[in-house]
Amino acid sequence: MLKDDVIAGLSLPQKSLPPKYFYDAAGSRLFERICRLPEYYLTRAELALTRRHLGSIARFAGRGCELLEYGSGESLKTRLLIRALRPAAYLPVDISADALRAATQRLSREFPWLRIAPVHGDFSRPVTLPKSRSRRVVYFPGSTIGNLTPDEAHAFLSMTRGQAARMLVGVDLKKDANVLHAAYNDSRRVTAAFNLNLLARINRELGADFDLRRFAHYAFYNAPLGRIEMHLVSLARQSVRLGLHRFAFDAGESIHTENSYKYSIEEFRALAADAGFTGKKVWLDRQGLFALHGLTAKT
Ligand code: SAH
Ligand code: AVI
Repeated sequence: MLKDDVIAGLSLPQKSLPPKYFYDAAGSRLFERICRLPEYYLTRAELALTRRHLGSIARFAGRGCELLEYGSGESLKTRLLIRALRPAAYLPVDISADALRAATQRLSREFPWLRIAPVHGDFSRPVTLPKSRSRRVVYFPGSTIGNLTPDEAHAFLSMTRGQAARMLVGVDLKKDANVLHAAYNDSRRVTAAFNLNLLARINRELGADFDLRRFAHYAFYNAPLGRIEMHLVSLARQSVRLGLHRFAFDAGESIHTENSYKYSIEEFRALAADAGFTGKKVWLDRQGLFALHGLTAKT
């Protein structure tokens, strides 16, 4: 629940908010703009690698499977897979009802033969899925797995292991910190607007009184932990009201809003192995920016 999670997160010594709450209708639209920014190489690199290796990715997944996608958003890369795989069904799972509705409408126009069963749900808890009619393959692109802590990623992979014997997971690779920094500090400030929209959402939905002019977007690469951290930094000493609660901020104090972990191929394979998968297959874009892992459940 948004309200409980916001109160709990703002009561911690390091204030924090779960990144899954970025994605209301406005947040999903902002994320779609991020994907098209020149600095945000992730989407372009994953699209390029999917086009480049489509035949081999499709052979790994197997034609005619049910494609179960977590965090499907606008289902951009999925369209390539759907064309190549001719899946028996497509099950997009997303917390953003708006993104899910728009993607389902677009896909049903583009692929009138495809059975689409959208699931509005939160993948940080067990999701109730429709009964499977044939073999399922899980697709988790976009490096959304990087927004989970390694423990959460382990729990997620353990859950999906019970749902499908094969998984395709998109993972952003470790690289030059300057390239990472630019991707999360774009010159058009769309990422800043995406980050600040979290406070706007809390104002809209919970009637809080965050003054957005008094918080600033801050993102940096934390090299020892191998992750981009996004924060919202209070520009002044201030307090914010949410119902009967008041939260005090010192000048310079931050709310930690997101982690985006970057994994080398070996690091991600080790994480997957701990959760019961072998990662024999991996596909890269020409520039080696992004990886798509083909995981198989250990028997
Ligand atoms: N797969 C798309 C979108 C990635 S953005 C791509 O590769 O471009 C992350 C997506 O995951 C968003 O659509 C967001 O709404 C969804 N999401 C984030 N946390 C979620 C959660 N806990 N449960 C379900 N969906 C979630
Ligand atoms: C969805 N996720 C993989 C994005 C990322 O890169 O971590 C979310 C995002 N945050 C800032 N820009 C994009």
